[in-house]
Amino acid sequence: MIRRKFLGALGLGSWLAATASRRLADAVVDFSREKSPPLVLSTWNVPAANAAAWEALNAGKSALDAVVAGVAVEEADPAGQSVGIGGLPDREGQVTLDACVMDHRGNAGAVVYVRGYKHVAALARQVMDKTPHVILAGKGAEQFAEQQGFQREELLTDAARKAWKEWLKTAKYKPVINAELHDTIGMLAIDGRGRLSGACSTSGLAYKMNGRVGDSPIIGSGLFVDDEVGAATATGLGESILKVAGSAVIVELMRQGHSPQAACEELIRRIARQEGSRDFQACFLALHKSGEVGACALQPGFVFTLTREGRHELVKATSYYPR
Ligand code: SD4
Repeated sequence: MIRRKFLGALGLGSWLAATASRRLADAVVDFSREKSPPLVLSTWNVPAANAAAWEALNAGKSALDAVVAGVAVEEADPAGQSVGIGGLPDREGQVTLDACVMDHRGNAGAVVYVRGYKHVAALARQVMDKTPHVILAGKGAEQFAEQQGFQREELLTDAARKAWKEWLKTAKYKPVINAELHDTIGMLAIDGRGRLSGACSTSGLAYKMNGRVGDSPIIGSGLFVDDEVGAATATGLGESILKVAGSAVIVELMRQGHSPQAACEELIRRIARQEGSRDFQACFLALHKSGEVGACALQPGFVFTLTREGRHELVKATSYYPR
């Protein structure tokens, strides 16, 4: 029912929608299998990140090891302006990073408002593994990073500083839709033992207010994993995703029998009811325990990278608004 309505809203004649649904249908793994073969699924066009995660899975590592290794590739790439080093700063010129991880046992770790350390997903993992807490913020998280031997460095690159200086001329805050098809990375994986894990890492929205934290490091919003059911992750305007507890609700809908695709569409439909929804982007990726994949965005243009049997596939997601 939900799915029918959605495709109607898109217009079945749309080439984009048709391509997306065909390719998503291709991505469906036989539901009768007890356990999915290994798989990596990431927001946006990130074959190098998926390749690193795949390599970890191939080496017999866990899904958690794989997603942390995978997102680290984007965190270390200065060309990406929404993750790690090279991320665009807040309006005061500070690059502040957010990340979280969640594993198959339901353990979770997160860091928010971290300056000077690019590998924040690995740091979130340390919070999960080595502290009695789930979230560390700001100075406390940075202190913990130092104690754990993470390398401190300047995250504001010349290119990002230049873009910020340019932005200051008008200082108009307007989050960009589909920034670089590269953006925040949310990565989900199933390992050789059928275990699910996920990671999400971002520098947040460019020119945000100092202190602003989005959905990405918030367990249940930017990421949620339940090994009995599946996992979900998000990208886009964090405020819109936080207000619907996006990823946790998608997993609950899958628990109730919705397909990953139907669950993502339902959450996007809820976000579409938010004020101003024609002018921002919100995107979800979902992975059922069986290996079935779903994806949906508010606006067209959201793509995701799916890796199975060592092959990377770039898939266009369906969208609520046709353009
Ligand atoms: C945030 N969701 O901080 C992140 C930003 C993002 O694509 O995903 N951009 O709101």
